[in-house]
Order: sequence, then C-alpha cells, then structure tokens
Amino acid sequence: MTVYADKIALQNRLFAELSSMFGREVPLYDKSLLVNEVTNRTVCDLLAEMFPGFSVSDAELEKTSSERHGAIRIGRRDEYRWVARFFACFGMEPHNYYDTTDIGPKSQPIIATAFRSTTGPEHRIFTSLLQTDYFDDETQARIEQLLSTRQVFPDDAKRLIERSEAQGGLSEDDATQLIAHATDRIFKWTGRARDHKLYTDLCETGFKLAADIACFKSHHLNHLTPNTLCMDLYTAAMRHCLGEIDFQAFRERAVTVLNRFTQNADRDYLRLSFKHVSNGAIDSYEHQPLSAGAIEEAADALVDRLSKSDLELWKLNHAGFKDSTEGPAWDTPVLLRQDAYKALTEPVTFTNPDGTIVESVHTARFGEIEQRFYATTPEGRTLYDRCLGEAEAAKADHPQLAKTDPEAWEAEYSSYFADFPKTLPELLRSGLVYASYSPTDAGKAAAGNIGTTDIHELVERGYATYEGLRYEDFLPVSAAGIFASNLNQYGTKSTAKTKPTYSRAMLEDIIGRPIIDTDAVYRGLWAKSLLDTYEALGLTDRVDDAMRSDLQTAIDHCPAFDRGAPALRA
Ligand code: OOG
Ligand code: NI
Repeated sequence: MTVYADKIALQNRLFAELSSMFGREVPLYDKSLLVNEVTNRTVCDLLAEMFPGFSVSDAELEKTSSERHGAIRIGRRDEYRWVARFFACFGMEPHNYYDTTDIGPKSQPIIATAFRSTTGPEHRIFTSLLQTDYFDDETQARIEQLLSTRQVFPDDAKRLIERSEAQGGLSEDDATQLIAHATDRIFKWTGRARDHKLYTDLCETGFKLAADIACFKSHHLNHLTPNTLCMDLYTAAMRHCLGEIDFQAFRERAVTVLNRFTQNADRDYLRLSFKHVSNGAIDSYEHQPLSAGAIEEAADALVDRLSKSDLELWKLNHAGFKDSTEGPAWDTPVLLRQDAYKALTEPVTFTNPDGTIVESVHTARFGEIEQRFYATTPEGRTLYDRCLGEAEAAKADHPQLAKTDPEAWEAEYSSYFADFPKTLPELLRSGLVYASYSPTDAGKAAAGNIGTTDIHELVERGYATYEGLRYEDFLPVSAAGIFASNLNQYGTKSTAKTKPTYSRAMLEDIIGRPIIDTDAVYRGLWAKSLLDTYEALGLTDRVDDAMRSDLQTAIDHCPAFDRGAPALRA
C-alpha cells in the first residue's frame, strides 16, 4: 500500500511557504513577524521568571508563532469549489458559515466559510465569495463578464487535486508541486489587474472589496495573520516602529501592559498559549512574583531592540496602524482579539479591454495580528454580542477617542465587558466558555467514594482538572470592522432591485461538502470529556439520566468524532 504524505504536515508546509511568499511580496509583513518574535520573546522571558522551570526555546517560540490564518476573496462559484477541493488536500474542511451581507451598516457583498482542521487547527483560511447579485443588473453583468475570462487554477493543479481525491492523498513530490502552484500562481500577488474603468466605478461607488476581487487574476492573499502572545505589547511595538509613538511613550505603554499582563498570566494562560508544554509540567511550576524592576528592565531592553536598524518600519511603504483593537476588552479572555496595520497602497498595472495600459494603485492588503482565547458557549456568545454592541455604539458616539486618548478609550471599552468574569474558573462556573475535563490521579484513587457529580466541585476537590478550549473561528463583526478601517470605507448597501438573501445551504451547494458547525465541535469535545471523567471517577451511574442523554447527544452530533466509533456506555 502506498503511504501518502501526512495532510497536517503538508498543511504546515503550505502555510510556511505561503508565509515566505507573502514576506517576499510585502516587506512590512516580513518585518511585522520580526516585531512579533521580539515581543513574544520578552513575554516568554518574563513568564520564565514567574514560573521557574518554564522555558521556551527559540525553536519552540518559532513553532508557537508559526500559526497563520489567511484571507482570500473569490469571484466565481466554480473557483470557490476548486479552492475548497484544494484545501481538502491539506486536511482543511469548511467550518462555519459567515454572511456579511446582512450585518447592518458594516455589510459587504460576501458570504464565507473558513477552511481548517476540525481539531487542534493551527492554520485557517477565511474564504469569501463575492455575491454579484448584490449589485444592480448592469454592474453585475460587468463583474461577471470580467470574471468569466480568468483561469486561476492551472490545469496541472486541478489534476493534482483530482489525484489526491482519487487516491486519498498525495505523494511528497506531488504535494510539493501543488504547493508550488499555490505560491507561484493561485495565491500570488501579481501587481496586474484588468479593466480600470470597472475598477474605478466599483471603488467610487463604495465597493472596494468587489474591485479587489473582480479585477485581479489570482486569489491573492489579502492578509496572513500570525498569533501573538500579548496583543497590547505587539501593537505598541508596531506603532513605535512605524513612528506613531516615540520611545518614551512606547516604554510607558510597555510597562503598563506588561504589568497587567504578568498580573493576569496564570497556568490557564500557559495552557492556552503553549501547546507544546504538557499540563503536568505546567502544574509542577511554582508561581513566584517577578523581581523588582523586572518589567522596567524588559521594557528598556525592548526599546533598545526596537531601535535597531532592522526594525525601522517607518522607512517602508505603510499607512499606519489601526486605532483600536477588535474583539473583547484586553481583560476579557474570550474568543479573539485582532488588530492590523492598515492596507498598503501598492502599484498596479491595469490592462483595459481595448489593450491600453493604465499605471495605478490598489489599496487592499493589510497586516493583521491576532490573539486567541476561550471558545464561548451560546450563552457566552450572546453576552459577548451584547457587550460588543454597547461598546460599538459608544464608539460610534465618540469615534475619535480611541485616537486622541487611547488609554481613556481602553478603560471605557473594558467597562462594557464588565459582565464577563475574567478568569477561566469563573468563566466556566458561569457556563460562558467550554473546557475539556479530565480526572486527576487523586480522583481516580477516590473513584467509587465521591459524593458529587458537580464538575466544578470535582475540580475544587482536586478530583478533576480542566483545560479551556481555544476559540478557533472568526468573528464576522470584527471582520467587518477590519474591512471598514482598512479600506477607509464603512459598509455597503445592496444596489440590486431587491436585496437577495443567502444561506449556509447555498454555500454548501457551491462547495459540494457540508459546512461544519463549530459550536457542535466545542460542545461535543466538552461533553465527551465530561462523560469520560465521570466514568474514570466511578460516577457514571450517578449522573442523572437527562444530563447523561444530553451529553451523549452532544457527542453523537460532534463532527470531531468518527461516527463509526463505538458510543460511550449509556
Ligand atoms: C477576510 C476578513 C475576515 C478575519 O480575521 O476576521 C478575516 C478578508 O479580509 O477578506 O480575515
Ligand atoms: Ni483576518
């Protein structure tokens, strides 16, 4: 039997290659990775002092920081299906349906899903599909006509994808070739576009996003987002390197954010952020206070490092950094926080239908960064949406505050998230986030003599332990915020006679495979861990029937488990 290349290993290779490609295309992206590495190193060194025994080698840090999410925007349905089939060769399936045509003033003419692995994903790609019927008939026809004449996937790439589907995998050589098609053609920035008139018509009517899709000949990456260990330190460092804040302001900010970061960084943060360190190791560290002056020293060292000539980002083509971070407040560890340097204005050569050439520019590709936190339950998500709604309304009231007095806005922003507990145990007790539970040795030893099935009590008594599940998906309102601030353009309004509506089923039809609902994944992982823990603690028979059957249903509906696997004991 032929053994094909491991799909997750291929996924890592694909994203490493895409990252090199993007680094060659966009010098500022490459440098932003260096800023991330430098600030992450500072964070790790402080954590090592706080948790003696904890350490992160440069190689581990690189691995921890090599996670990426990309964003691509597709024009045609048949292209979209090829994209889905392409990512399936790398073990990435569609997760969640996002509809940004229907989010009020921030709306954009796209529906989307994200391709990723179902469990433990390290990479994702948010893939939008332009909805041409969002436009008036004439514009729709112009967009569709132009799109109909491009071929983004080379025939050889299609053959490799078909081979992978037929065989169930690719040889290393075939995979290498398919990755080369990705970086040399499919996702490559060409600096060339078509139909300057359509381009300007779309931009001038507020549809920059549509112009970015319709007039280009590849599915160029819009951004490729690394993860940071401390969002607020990274954004301050970027602002400093871009020349927006001087070294004194940076130092002051670094001291502030490192102080509060180190006060909040606990074992749950270590578990969330460092997957390569075992839970046992994390439990074994002592937690000790930092030595006096440690934070000031770290800030001084950072100021020094950022002033070196290899980090003079202000010398590169750039449009500054966003004014405020999307997502929950800094002190509320749920879902994800995202920020970005703004879209760059890049030279583009347009070829018109009559063959004439126009030298112009295009502003679309930006440099996002993110930090991921705990996955919310539906109750947690509802609370988040309410808090965010209030925060956004306040922002609309005084939009300049984030720029003129960032610290005041930060404090105000936090106040809208006050209803969220701030630590994982409290979030779990409130039923706002998911965790995976497991029995402890003490619990197993006490099996048969334990008088409660309340999981929080079992944790408190030391019979069970937990690990928060990380949020692995996207937030369409954050995405819309990112679109808006990067394009210097708020949302759009449909120009069709009647605004069409879209559905998950429509996108599934286009893709030709089911879209996985990730709440069912988080819930299933949580439920299975609970039932397994009860079993190991000898509590299965004491769990009440309704609860047991709820948990079993969640497991049965969880796409992360092989449906053929034997069900747990009922
Ligand atoms: C995709 C926007 C979504 C995110 O991080 O929320 C996204 C795009 O810009 O095309 O990447
Ligand atoms: Ni993104």
